[in-house]
Amino acid sequence: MKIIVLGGDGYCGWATALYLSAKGHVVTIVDNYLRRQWDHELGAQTLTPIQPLSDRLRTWHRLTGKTIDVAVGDVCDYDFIYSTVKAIQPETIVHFAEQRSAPYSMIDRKHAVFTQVNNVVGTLNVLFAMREAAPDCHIVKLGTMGEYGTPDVAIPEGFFEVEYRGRRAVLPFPRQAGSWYHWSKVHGSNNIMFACKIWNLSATDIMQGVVFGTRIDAMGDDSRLFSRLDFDQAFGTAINRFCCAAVIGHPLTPFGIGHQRRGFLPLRDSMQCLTLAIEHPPKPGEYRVFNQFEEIYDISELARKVQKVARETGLNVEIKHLENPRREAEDHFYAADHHHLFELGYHPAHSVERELEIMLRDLIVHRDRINDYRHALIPDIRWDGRREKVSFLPTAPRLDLSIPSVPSGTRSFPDASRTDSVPAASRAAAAHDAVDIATH
Ligand code: NAD
Ligand code: USQ
Repeated sequence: MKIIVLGGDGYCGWATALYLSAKGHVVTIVDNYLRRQWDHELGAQTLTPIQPLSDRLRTWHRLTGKTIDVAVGDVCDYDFIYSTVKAIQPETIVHFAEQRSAPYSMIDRKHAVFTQVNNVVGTLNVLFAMREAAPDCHIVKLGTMGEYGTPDVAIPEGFFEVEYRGRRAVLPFPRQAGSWYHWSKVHGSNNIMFACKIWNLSATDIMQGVVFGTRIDAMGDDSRLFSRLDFDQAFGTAINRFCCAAVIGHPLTPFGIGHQRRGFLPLRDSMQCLTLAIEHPPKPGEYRVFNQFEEIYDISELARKVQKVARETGLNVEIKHLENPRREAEDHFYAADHHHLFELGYHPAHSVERELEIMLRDLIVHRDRINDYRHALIPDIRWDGRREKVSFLPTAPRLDLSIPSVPSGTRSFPDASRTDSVPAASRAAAAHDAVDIATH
């Protein structure tokens, strides 16, 4: 299959390009290297020292005999993306080319506007380019589980059936995003759904959970092929940050109470899931939504898992809660369906603990580099607009074990009726959060 990977120089995009090329697909990467520039702006660096894209691709060719083409350019530049799509005539476009950090989008007005323009306009351009130049192409768009927020009911895969004033309908599930970035993904999803309806395009919108991991098998042991890995406050995601911190003996940092629950999946499983979506395309005109995560975890529970695996590897590390720079529910109900990918044949590669072992082994060789950037582990971007480092909380916030959350680590499909079993205090907290979202 001819496939364009938009954002193919980034964390997920690079791994996807290699994975698809290794499977025999004909891959072209599109990227404008914005991500590399943000490192300079933030005074941070990818932990794995990545090569220039052309060097990475030469290495790939030398090791496998396979060629991945590149088109350097901005998806917000319509002439560029239109001519690229027209020339390549892809059967699939995988779209990762967005500003994907929630904290980055919350820095100030300029960063919020940039994020929304880059993400919304870029996606609109891709949709118009498909309509004009490749109307049979399938777009696999990276959305995010964060589009749904943390509602006090179970989250379906995109759509749900409602009964209102005696009539029933299947409608998009309400979105309650938690940052300007996450809202940009909601706007992108709405635009894709509309384009499928009016132009008969086909799309899979992937509501992906938080990704973690240093590698996929296609990279082998050649560090020149490794993906970037971020641990700074803006682009570093929870498990990747915890593993980097563990390697240098820096405390692991759940924010606030630390019972935020999210869906997580390893990078290697993300590749498997995206490929299932690519190789099983929807019908023309179909807009389908897949929730893509392996398991739901509570952030403090994850910190404890990292701590345990680190100890087994000989690394002693403590968990210290930080003041939360974000405005989010810190202890809430969370349940989400993820049937579709399992039905298509998704098998998680291995346990989270095994993935953590691999990560710690890969990261330990970069200990000095993490130490050089250790300042990046403590956030100063706050959701209220201030730029001021957060502090460690003097005592670990009380963990109320009486709250019957969805059991973490479960892969079973949640039963919406569980909501009734959430105690009043927890429901009130979630309701308060919902009111906040509605009124701010
Ligand atoms: P990343 O920042 O590492 O990579 C994004 C790439 O897109 C970068 O190489 C960047 O230079 C490029 N890019 C950005 N804007 C562009 C533009 N206008 N034109 C051309 N190229 C552009 O991000 P990632 O972690 O690989 O995430 C990729 C996608 O997956 C994002 O859309 C993100 O929302 C989604 N996602 C990521 C995660 C995660 O945990 N990393 C989780 C869920 C969803
Ligand atoms: N968190 C901590 N301590 C940390 C880092 C994070 O407690 O040191 C908490 C955050 O407050 C949040 C949760 O962990 O509640 C997840 O934060 P994150 O930084 O790992 O992920 P997030 O900001 O949600 O964004 C990441 C990617 C984004 C993607 C999203 C998927 O950067 O591109 O869309 O994960 S999801 O979370 O499902 O929306």
